[in-house]
Amino acid sequence: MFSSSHVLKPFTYNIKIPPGIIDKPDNHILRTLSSMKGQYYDQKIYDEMLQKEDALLYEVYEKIVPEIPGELIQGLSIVHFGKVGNEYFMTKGHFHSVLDTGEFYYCLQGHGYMMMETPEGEWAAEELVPNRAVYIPGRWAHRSINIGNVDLLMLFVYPANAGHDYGTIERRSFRKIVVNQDGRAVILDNPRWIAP
Ligand code: PAN
Ligand code: ZN
Repeated sequence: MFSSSHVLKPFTYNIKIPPGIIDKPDNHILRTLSSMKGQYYDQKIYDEMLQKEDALLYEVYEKIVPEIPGELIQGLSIVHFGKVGNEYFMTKGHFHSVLDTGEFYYCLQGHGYMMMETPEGEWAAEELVPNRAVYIPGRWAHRSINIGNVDLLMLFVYPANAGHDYGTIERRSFRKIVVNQDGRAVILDNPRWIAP
C-alpha cells in the first residue's frame, strides 16, 4: 500500500464512546474464543463454552501507516466483558517481534489490568482505569484484561516496524492470571505457564 518513498499526509480521527469506535479505520480485527486455545487455565470450561458459541472477546480498530521505523501505528482496542469460568476476558498478548519496541496505552473506559512479562519471566500488572496512561517499555509482552462490567476501551500507539510475536505466548502463556474470587479480581500464578 505504501512505498518507502511515500510521504504520509497528516490526519486526524475521532473516537466515539459509546460504543467505542474510531472514524474510518483501515483495519477492524475481531477475536473470538477459538483464537485463545490453551490460554485460559480451565480448559474444560473453555471447551464447553466454545461448543456453545465462539463468543467475541475483543476487537481492534487500527489506523495503518507504513511499517517503517519512525512511523507510529495507532488504534482503539475494545476488550468485552465476561469470563471463561472465573477468568476474565483478555487479549492473546504478545511480544513485539522487534523486541526493543515499546507501546503507549491510554484507558478511555472500563476497568482492567495490563499484564506484562519479560522474556526472562519477570512480570508486572498495572491497573487500568479511565484517563490512566500505561507505558510498556521495550522487551515486555503485554495482554489487556477486562475485570469490569463494561467494555474496556483503550487507545494504543506503537512503532510501526514493531511486528507481533504471538508464538512465544501461545507456547508458554503468561506467568500470572487474573480471576474473580468472591467478587474481586485477584492475581494468581498461572498453572499453565511454562518458565523460559
Ligand atoms: C495492540 C494489540 C491489541 C490486541 O494493538 O494488538 O490490543 O491484542 P493482541 O494483539 O495481543 O491480540 C498492541 O499491543 N499492538 O502492538
Ligand atoms: Zn503490542
